[in-house]
Amino acid sequence: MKLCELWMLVSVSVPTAAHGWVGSIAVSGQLYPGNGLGSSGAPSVIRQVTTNSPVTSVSDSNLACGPNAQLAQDMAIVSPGDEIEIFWVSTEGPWFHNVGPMLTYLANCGSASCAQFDSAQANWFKIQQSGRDSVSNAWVQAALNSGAPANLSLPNVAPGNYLLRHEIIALQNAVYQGGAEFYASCSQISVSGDGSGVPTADELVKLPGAYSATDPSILVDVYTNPSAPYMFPGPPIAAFVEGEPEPSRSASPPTTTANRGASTSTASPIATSCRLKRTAIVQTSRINAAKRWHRALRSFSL
Ligand SMILES: *[C@@H]1O[C@H](CO)[C@@H](O)[C@H](O)[C@H]1NC(C)=O
Ligand SMILES: [Cu+2]
Repeated sequence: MKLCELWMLVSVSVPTAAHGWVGSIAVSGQLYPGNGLGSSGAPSVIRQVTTNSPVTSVSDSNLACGPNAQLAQDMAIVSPGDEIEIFWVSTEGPWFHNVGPMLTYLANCGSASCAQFDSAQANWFKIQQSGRDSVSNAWVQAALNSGAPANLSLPNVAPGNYLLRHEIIALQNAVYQGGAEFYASCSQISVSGDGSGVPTADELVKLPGAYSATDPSILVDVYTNPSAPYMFPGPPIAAFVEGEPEPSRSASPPTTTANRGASTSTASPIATSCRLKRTAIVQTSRINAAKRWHRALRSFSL
């Protein structure tokens, strides 16, 4: 039995039902706890979702803030330059998916607090996105597996009330249309300070609306050619946001070889054999069966 077959058999028995949600956020070290999954009880800044399941349709209204996200009562006070940490959790503890990008959007709620703001009315602009680490080539998302938060710095955005939307897209099954998993979480923030940044009209998008099921960022095989540049979905990062690299449409693959031996498909006979095997599975099995195999392979890095 080849090593990869052994891997597959071992992996297949791992339960895969649970996913995740945002348990809390922090702004410059101040913690803003969320309610438990499905609860909107205590005042919070986080619009808590009612299930940890992913959204899998790009036209699902839950793409905006996650499944049945509840209005929240509070606003977190944030100034441009503040560090924001987003703590994703799962039933098992830390977030466990490790393949796919993370993106952050803002939408202005208007002059009133965001507490009653309907996310369906939101005009979103992108302020941040991360794909693969340029040195290790691992997806930045994988850093969440240790319990670390996702990090961003609030850009020089004009004062006002905003929904902050953080999104993880899990791509382990994305080789099939409808296989990408979207996890979104909205927090309500009140931006103070003297920022002046505003998005242009053509940088504003609707969610759902901005993504297509066949986007090359959403219907994508991220395993066969791991060093292919990842094309992020949605609009480019708003031009006023400083210090952010442009989307990786123009980025070149990492040049370092550190840490990449195991993830380069031509590097080892085992990897090559697994790749061929996966290709065979994809071509000869019914879609559902193949989906199960791919799910089993989600932590198998190739
Ligand atoms: C966020 O920052 C912390 C502290 O620097 C770091 O340990 C963690 O890996 C970062 N998270 C991500 C997703 O890179
Ligand atoms: Cu999942």
